[in-house]
Amino acid sequence: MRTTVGIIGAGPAGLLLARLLHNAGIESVVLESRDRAYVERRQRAGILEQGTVDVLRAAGAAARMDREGLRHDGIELRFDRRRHRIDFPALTAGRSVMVYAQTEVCKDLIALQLKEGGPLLFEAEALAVEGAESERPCVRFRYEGREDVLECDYVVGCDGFWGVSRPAVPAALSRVFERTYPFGWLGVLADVPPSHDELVYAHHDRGFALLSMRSPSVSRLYLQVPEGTDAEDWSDDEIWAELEQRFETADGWRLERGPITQKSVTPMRSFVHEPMRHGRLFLAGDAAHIVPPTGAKGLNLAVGDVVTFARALTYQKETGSTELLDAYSETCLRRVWQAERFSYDMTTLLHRAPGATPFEERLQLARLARITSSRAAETDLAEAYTGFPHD
Ligand code: RFL
Ligand code: PHB
Repeated sequence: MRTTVGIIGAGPAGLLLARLLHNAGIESVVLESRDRAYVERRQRAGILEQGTVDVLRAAGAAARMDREGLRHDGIELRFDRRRHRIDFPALTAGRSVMVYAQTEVCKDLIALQLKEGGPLLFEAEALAVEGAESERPCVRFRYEGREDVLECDYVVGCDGFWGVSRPAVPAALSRVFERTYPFGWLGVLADVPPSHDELVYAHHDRGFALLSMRSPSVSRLYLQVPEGTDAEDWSDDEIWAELEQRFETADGWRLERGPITQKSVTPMRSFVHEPMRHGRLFLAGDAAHIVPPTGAKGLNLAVGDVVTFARALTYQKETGSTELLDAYSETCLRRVWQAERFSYDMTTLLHRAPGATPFEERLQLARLARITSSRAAETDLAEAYTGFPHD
C-alpha cells in the first residue's frame, strides 16, 4: 500500500488532519488500532476554543456542531463560597468557546472521511514507523490478521500518548519535559440538566471540582481525587455529596442530582517531547504533548498541530519550498508551551496540593483574589482560555 501521508491514529488529530489534507487535494491513509464504536464513545474533552471552531467550519465539518454545540461566553470561578464570572467576549474583543464533546467531533469527522475522504482503517494497528530519515518512510501495521506495510512520503504520528510514533525518534535526539501531579480527576456523566448554564471551576479546601456539560440534559462533573484512586471506590451518593460540598455557595445555589451513567479516573500530567519532527516523521497532538485537563487545552493543541502540518505540506506542494515543514516543530512548540504554562497555572491555582504549606495555601488564595479583582489578570485568563489565534 502506498500514499502521500500515512496517519497513525483516528483521534481528533488524525481525523482532522485527514480532512484538511483531503480538502487540499493531498492523499492520506489513516490507521486506527481500535474499532469505530470505541473511538466514538471514548469520553474526553468538552471545550472547543474559538480557533478550533473556526478550523472545523473552514474544513466543512461543523454543520452538526453549529446546530447542537453550546456557545459559552464565560466561566465561573468559585471559591470561599463566592462566585465570580469571567466574561470572555467583554475581555477578549468578542471571543468565546463552544461546548461540543470530543466524541461528537470524532463522529462527525469519521462520517465525513468514510463518505468523501481516503481510506480510514479501523482495527489496523501500527507496529512501527521505519525509515523516518529516508525519502520513503513507512508504517508496518497489522490488519485483518496480516502484517502489511504502508509506504509514504510523510508519516504523521497522531497516535496519542501510548502510541508507537514517539518511540521512533532516536533516544539520543529526544528531550522530554515532564511533571506529574499527586492527584487525578474522578469524572462522571450524569443524566441531569447542568445546574448552571456555564462551566464552574471550584476551589475548595476539600479539593477542586468542575461542573461541565455535554448537552442541555447531560452533565459532566469532575472531582479532584488522590492519585491512584479507583472510580469504583466511590458510590454515586458519595460523589454527589462531595460535589455538593465543594460547589456550596453562600447564596444558596443548588446542585441537581441525577443518575450517573459513567465514571472513571484520569491521571494528571504535563509532558512535552522535543522535537516534534524527526526527518519525515511528524508528531501531533497527545503523541507529542500532554496537558492536565484543567485548562481544556489538549484537543485544541492537537488541532493547532495538524493545521500547522497541513498548511506546511500544502505550501510545499504549491511552491516546492520545505520552509514551513522545516519550521513545524518550532512553530507548534511555541503554542504548546503557552498551553503548558496556562494548564499548569490553572491546575496549581485551583487544586489542593497534598503537602502544601500554609504559606503556599495563602498564595493560592491571593492568586484567586488577584484574578477576581484586576481586569488585567482576568483578561490574561480569558485570552488563554478562549485560545490564541493560530499563527
Ligand atoms: P487521542 O485522542 O488519544 O487519539 C489517538 C488515537 O491513536 C490510536 N492509536 C493507534 N492507532 C494505530 N496504531 C497504534 N499503534 C495506535 N496507538 C494509538 C488510539 O486508539 C486513538 O484513537 O489523541 P489526539 O488525536 O492527539 O487527541 C488528543 C485529545 O484526545 C486530548 O488531548 C484531549 O482529550 C484532552 N482533554 C481535553 N482537551 C481539550 O481541548 N478540552 C477539554 O475540555 C479536555 N478535557 C481531556 C479532557 C482529556 C481527558 N482525559 C481522559 C485524558 C478531559 C479528560 C478527562
Ligand atoms: C469537559 O467538559 O470534559 C471539560 C471541560 C473543561 C475542562 C476539562 C474538561 O477544563
